[in-house]
Amino acid sequence: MSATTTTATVTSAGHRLGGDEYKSVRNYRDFDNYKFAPIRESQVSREMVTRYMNDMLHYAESDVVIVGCGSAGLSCAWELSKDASLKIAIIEQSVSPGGGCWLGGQLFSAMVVRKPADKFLDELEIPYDEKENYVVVKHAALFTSTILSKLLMRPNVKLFNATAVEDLIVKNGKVAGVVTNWTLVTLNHNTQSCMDPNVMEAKVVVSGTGHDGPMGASGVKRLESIGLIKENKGMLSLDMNAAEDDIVKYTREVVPGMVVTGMELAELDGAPRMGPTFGAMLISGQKAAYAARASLKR
Ligand code: AHZ
Repeated sequence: MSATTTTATVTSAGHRLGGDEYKSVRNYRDFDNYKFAPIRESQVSREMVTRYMNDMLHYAESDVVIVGCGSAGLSCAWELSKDASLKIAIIEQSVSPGGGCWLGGQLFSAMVVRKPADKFLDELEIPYDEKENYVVVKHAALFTSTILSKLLMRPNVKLFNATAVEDLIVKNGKVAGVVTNWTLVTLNHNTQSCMDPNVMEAKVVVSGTGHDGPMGASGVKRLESIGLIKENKGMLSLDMNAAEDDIVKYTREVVPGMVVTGMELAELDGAPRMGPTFGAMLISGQKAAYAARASLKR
């Protein structure tokens, strides 16, 4: 668990310890005498605040801002993050990233992914049960936790959770960023006199906010209300087979500077509801990353 240096001990997690602390690490199973290294409360505060504020400074101008951290947004971020030169910010209104992919459907655990989208799971080394035309991950949370942990370890990705996108920045007909606020503030605008938002510039915005709901489809709804698209056709009733192919087909840069991915597209293009199969979300996310990269090159 630990290696001794001349002045201190470095644990496997890279923490330098000395004296009594070293003893407690060496005897880490001696829980009754377990002793943490001392810390000042202000140190904790400074570590959190400076890192967050530095991230806000760094990502104030991002290459790509992804709105919504559901299965489509996550898959898009994963694909984009392979290019280490890109600065990718993910904005998720919920405290817990993942959207609908913590469960397979209703309250059931297993996640069904139709072939050939199983290749995406292979890339992430997520195990599954193999069936003829589809695969089954034993718990959707296994997908979500694996992709999240691998993604968040990448140095060019920052997740801002508990943060809502309230609006878009648009310049000369091109989407150029997002307007954000703490979600708790967004939900309380009607109870407070004025709480202005923050802004983040982006070369490309990817909107993956899901189908209509309390916050869903917010990207395309805003495009409609400012006249950048004519209308949202509205999601049709469920047809699993048609829906998955449609969502991948419709994934694109909808207006200059804004790519749409996942079930938000069903509201825009009038595609059928998907139901509990996730392959299209993974591949739509991947395709959205390609569309974002193409937009960045223009
Ligand atoms: O919290 C939302 C969720 O995590 C987040 N979100 C929505 N509006 C936002 C906003 N600012 C920040 N204004 C926002 N975050 O977006 C995420 C959307 O994830 P999702 O899982 O709802 O959508 P998805 O398109 O990634 O996956 C859809 C999965 C579904 S729904 C469905 C059905 O109903 O039939 N079938 C499938 C496979």
